[in-house]
Amino acid sequence: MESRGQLYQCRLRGILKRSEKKDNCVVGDVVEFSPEGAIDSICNRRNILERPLVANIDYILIQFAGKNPALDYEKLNILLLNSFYYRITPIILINKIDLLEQDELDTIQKKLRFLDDLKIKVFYISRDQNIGIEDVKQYIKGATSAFGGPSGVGKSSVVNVLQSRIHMETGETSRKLLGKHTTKETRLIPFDENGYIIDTPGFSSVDIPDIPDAGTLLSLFPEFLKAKTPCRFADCKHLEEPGCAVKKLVETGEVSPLRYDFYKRIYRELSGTRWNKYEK
Ligand SMILES: Nc1nc2c(ncn2[C@@H]2O[C@H](COP(=O)(O)OP(=O)(O)OP(=O)(O)O)[C@@H](O)[C@H]2O)c(=O)[nH]1
Ligand SMILES: [Mg+2]
Ligand SMILES: [Zn+2]
Repeated sequence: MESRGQLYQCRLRGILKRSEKKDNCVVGDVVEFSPEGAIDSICNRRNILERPLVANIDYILIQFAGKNPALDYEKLNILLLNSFYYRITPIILINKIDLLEQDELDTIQKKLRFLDDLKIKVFYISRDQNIGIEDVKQYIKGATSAFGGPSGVGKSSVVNVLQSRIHMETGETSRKLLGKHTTKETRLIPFDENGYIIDTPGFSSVDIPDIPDAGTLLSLFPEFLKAKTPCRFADCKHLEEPGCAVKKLVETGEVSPLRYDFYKRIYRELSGTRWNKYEK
């Protein structure tokens, strides 16, 4: 725990520990603690995110690599969906652009152009060649930002060049040792005078958030609202219905086919599983 620039080792008081929930106390929490280092209570949270499990953040830095590992657009979209659902501003970082040929970078930028439409900031960076790092630093200074993304994309490596106080172990530092190092704990790091960055373990799978119904899902695709004329059916789900204005936007290129296909997949998945129990 930190108070006025001082760090304190704390433990949860029994009463908090007893309730078995995993979000009892999470990284980013503001707490009250006693001089002997017992956490008495957790203050109300401004927000909480499940993946990564962190609270009270301003930005979620969704990081991928342009290559090695290859950019997983599906995962990127699920992480975006999560950030919209939890109302946390996402920033996209595409790292390792030093490994890309110009045409490979062009392809990625083209596929991610929909982010501009959604007013989501995206940085194409390279930790190895120090490209874009300073821009990221300027953008997130004074804020609390949590990294999130698959393993091996260079989150800890970027954390290490954004600040100099704490050195996180990375896949690189342990290359000589047996096995590969991977971050196992979520860690809050003071970033500048009043900002923090949070390094998190990479994840291999990401769950779709608990979206309760089709209306809520649609609200997470703000670009579908661009249509000037409405769909023929007021309750159009933009799937197979005739006279669908959203499908027209996809045809004219105003809505990214990548996003539309993603929407359809999520719709089918949720309506075939979770929504069934409510809508029958
Ligand atoms: N070519 C290249 N390699 C990079 C870059 N940034 C990081 N790496 C390498 O990518 C590997 C993984 O880096 P990490 O920082 O450990 O990745 P991570 O996202 O923190 O991984 P987890 O902790 O498992 O989630 C290391 O070998 C880094 O040296 C970059 O900009 N370019
Ligand atoms: Mg790491
Ligand atoms: Zn429609």
